[in-house]
Amino acid sequence: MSGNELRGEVTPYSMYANRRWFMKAVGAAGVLAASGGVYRWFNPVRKMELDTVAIEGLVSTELSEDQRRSLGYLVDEPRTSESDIISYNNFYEFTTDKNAVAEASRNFKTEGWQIRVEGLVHKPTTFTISDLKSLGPIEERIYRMRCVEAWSMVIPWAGLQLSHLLDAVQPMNGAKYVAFETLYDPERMPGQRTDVLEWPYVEGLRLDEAMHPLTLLALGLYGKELPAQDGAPVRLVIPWKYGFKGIKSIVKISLLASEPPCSWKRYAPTEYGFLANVNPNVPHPRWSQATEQRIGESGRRPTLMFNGYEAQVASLYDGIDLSVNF
Ligand SMILES: Nc1nc2c(c(=O)[nH]1)N[C@H]1C(S)=C(S)[C@@H](COP(=O)(O)O)O[C@H]1N2
Ligand SMILES: [Mo]
Repeated sequence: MSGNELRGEVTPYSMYANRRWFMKAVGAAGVLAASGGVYRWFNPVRKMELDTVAIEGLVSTELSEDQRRSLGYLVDEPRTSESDIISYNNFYEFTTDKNAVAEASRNFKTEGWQIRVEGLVHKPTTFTISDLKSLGPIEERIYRMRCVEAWSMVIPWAGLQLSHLLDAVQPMNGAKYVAFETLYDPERMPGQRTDVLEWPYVEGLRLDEAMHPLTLLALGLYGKELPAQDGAPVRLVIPWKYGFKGIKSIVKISLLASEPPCSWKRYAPTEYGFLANVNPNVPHPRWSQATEQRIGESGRRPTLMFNGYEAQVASLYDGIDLSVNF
């Protein structure tokens, strides 16, 4: 969803794949010239891996695999490789080039991070990352992730159920929505010196969506601390909604009586709605949402209603016309 893409040219995954293939071919040609290694031609060396430490406090759940599957905590589809998850990103605070976010965010420091939680709550509180880890179990959740641009992944997150944080601050009766805000610091986030979006990035949920057990504050992936490119040190994950709802590097959460502004809705309200539930039957005005490119796979997959979480979340939208409230 760069400026260009919003003007009508979504960069399709095939271009990314071709470019990667091209880069692999160039790299492999060099290796072939140097060593004549045919094995390497088929198994290119360029692989990214997290060098961050194992996430502290990750607990193994008491739930059985069957229970986790039926709750939606575990998906029976191959996990996207760590390398792909951390090298193909949307994070406009750094760059609009999905293949360059990892490099552009490499020196982003998160020491001393705090999240302020305020608004219509009885206990407004400032939390550190270690405070968050004391509010409830840090669990692994293996979720599908579906970007509105029609690419998708399966990601093993580690995180805290958002409901545990909301319970801790005690929402008032009048609280109906939850607003989220990303850090604003153009020194550390060079993309904020451009006007590709209005900064800071903001997002929002209805309170009942925020309280749903699938809604996660992610602190890690693949059992390691969240890398900068995926939203360090803490980002939102709502697996039945398009990826842009999953706001990264959160510094503020506010409980409100009315619907908060959301970055992409503000940018193009006819294209990006507040709910943004994954829905194969409601096309984006400029492309179909019926199928998706799973990163690392060839061919396309059908997109599932509510991204495959219909059993868990459909009742949140009873009586709502999802083609109007997209
Ligand atoms: N602050 C912020 N959060 C953001 C974005 C962003 O540009 N800035 N991009 C969103 C989009 S469009 C997607 S698809 C996901 C991508 O998450 P990933 O890079 O971890 O896969 O992050 C979302 N959260
Ligand atoms: Mo996205």
